[in-house]
Amino acid sequence: MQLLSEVPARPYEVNSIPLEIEKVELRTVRLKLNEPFETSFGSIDSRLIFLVSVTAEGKTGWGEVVASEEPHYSYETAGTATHVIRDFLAPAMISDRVADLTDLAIRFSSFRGHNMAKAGLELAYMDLLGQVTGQSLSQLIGGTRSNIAVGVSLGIQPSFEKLLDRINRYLSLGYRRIKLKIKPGWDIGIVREVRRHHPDIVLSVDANSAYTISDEAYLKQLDDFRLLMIEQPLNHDDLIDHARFQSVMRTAICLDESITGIHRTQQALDLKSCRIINIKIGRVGGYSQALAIHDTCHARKIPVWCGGMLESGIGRAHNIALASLPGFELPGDISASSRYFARDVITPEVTVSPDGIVEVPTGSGIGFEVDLDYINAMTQTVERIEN
Ligand code: OSB
Ligand code: MG
Repeated sequence: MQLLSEVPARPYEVNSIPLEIEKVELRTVRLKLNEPFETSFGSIDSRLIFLVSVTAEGKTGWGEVVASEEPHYSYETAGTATHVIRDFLAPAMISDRVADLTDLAIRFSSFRGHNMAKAGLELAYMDLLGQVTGQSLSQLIGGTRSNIAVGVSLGIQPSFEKLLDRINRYLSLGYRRIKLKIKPGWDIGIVREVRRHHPDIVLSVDANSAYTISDEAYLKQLDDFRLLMIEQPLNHDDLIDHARFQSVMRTAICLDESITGIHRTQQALDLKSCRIINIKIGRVGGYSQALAIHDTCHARKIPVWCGGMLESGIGRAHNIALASLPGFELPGDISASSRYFARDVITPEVTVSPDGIVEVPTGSGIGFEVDLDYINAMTQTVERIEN
């Protein structure tokens, strides 16, 4: 087994320069979704985008807090993240020069939980560091891919016909993997029919914790459909029941909600709770944890892939950088901007090639232009925390 210490030092570890953060700015921007997104939690038709920017040396770095308005996917909300950033995290960040990402992560680690709030600031810091040092995010974190393969996550639809229509549309746009959201009543029958129409596509399902281990015999039927994986079928913070379920399933279980950091990752792998891990930078608390999870999984030959949270282009740009790491062997939930919004907050917007590929940008920081005019026009609230 490869030891963590054998992972080569990352450029940000070698080349960081201390940054005195002068200002942290929090904004909310509401973007209408092109189509409603329904999961086992319910349906939304717009996304409250929570942007964070940090300023030093005349440059501004951008991040995104992926928390939703309501605490369904996780206990965090835009409201809790505002409180925790304003009252705890931003003061810790601006109290003293930030030496490097590890310094920042150590300061944040004295506050328990609130990973999405922490991640928002880590993202903004890393964009800023990239701009100051003239490196792209992918370069800073040791990315090895110049382009990444992507899939699409399809919400629960009003009818099977509508779902089939969406699947056909995204296949024709080039997406390399179709993920179906499932819940009780929209599961085995739907998956069976999709497989009948599309015997050969790469297909997975995501239950967002809609089942319990008492559904084991019922869910076992999913083994018939040659799925790439079953994402987070059971309780949102469980590892034990998933280990039992994985032991009776041929299909790989992938954990999303249950993996909140490196410690949980090690436990999940030791318990054999899953064979695949979905990494979302927000859910795990930022780059520091996401990179550690990636390294551990890569060393233990566990494939990882980049999850999505219906981010704006700013969060999406960070996801693209993360997915350029070598262990990201499966297509990410990183769709084109146009799949979510009529207009994105970055230029150029994210596009997917006809063969399901997104290019990793090479410009410094996030590598996209932040469209401040559009952001200002759409901003609902702004708050500044200054040194
Ligand atoms: O479970 O992966 C999830 C969106 C919001 C909350 C949770 C999830 C999702 C998605 C969408 O599946 C992925 C995307 O396209 O951003
Ligand atoms: Mg998921």
